[in-house]
Amino acid sequence: GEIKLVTGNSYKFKEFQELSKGRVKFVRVDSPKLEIQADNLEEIVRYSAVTFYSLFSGPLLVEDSGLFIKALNGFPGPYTSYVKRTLGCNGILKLMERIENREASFKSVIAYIDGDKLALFKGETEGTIALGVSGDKGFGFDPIFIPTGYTITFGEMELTEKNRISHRGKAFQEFLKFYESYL
Ligand code: ITT
Ligand code: NA
Repeated sequence: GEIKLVTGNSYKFKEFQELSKGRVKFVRVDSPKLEIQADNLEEIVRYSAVTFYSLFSGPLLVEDSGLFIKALNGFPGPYTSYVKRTLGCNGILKLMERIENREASFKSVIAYIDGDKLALFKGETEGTIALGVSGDKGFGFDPIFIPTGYTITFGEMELTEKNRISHRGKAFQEFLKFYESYL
């Protein structure tokens, strides 16, 4: 059957579609998440899943992700979407100006919900905050994130390449293992 993927972010949906390679049929429900004030992605995504399930019924999938910068004690973390809108890539570069440790990671938590089950799946990709903005592929903070082992940003990568190593890609593979044995 098909799974409703609720997101206000069309890039996110595109990534999931490419990841699914036809093994899961996603139908997009374009609705922005109500971002609750919580200090972890799990709590936010769980709340979103339950709320959206009551609105749209299931089976349904929702994802919450964020950029966690080590030297900033994990900021912007669960507030990444808001910080992207307010500070943007250049705002983060400005905050990092005199900071030597540029380590950061992207985290993703997927929630799957149907009439029987609510399950969470996580993925994380480590890297560093670039010194400047590069690349116009992808979305969000892609142009300033260099994954470990690479010399280019997510913003310079093709979608398939990013999906192979991204936080979202990893969370999706965990979900897929569950889903294929669950069916
Ligand atoms: P939803 O409607 O699905 O919530 P969103 O874009 O608001 O869409 P999140 O709440 O999960 O998504 O916010 C995460 C933010 O973190 C997102 O807006 C980006 O700025 C950033 N982000 C998450 N994953 C990213 C990725 O793969 N590449 C670049 N930035 C990413
Ligand atoms: Na959001």
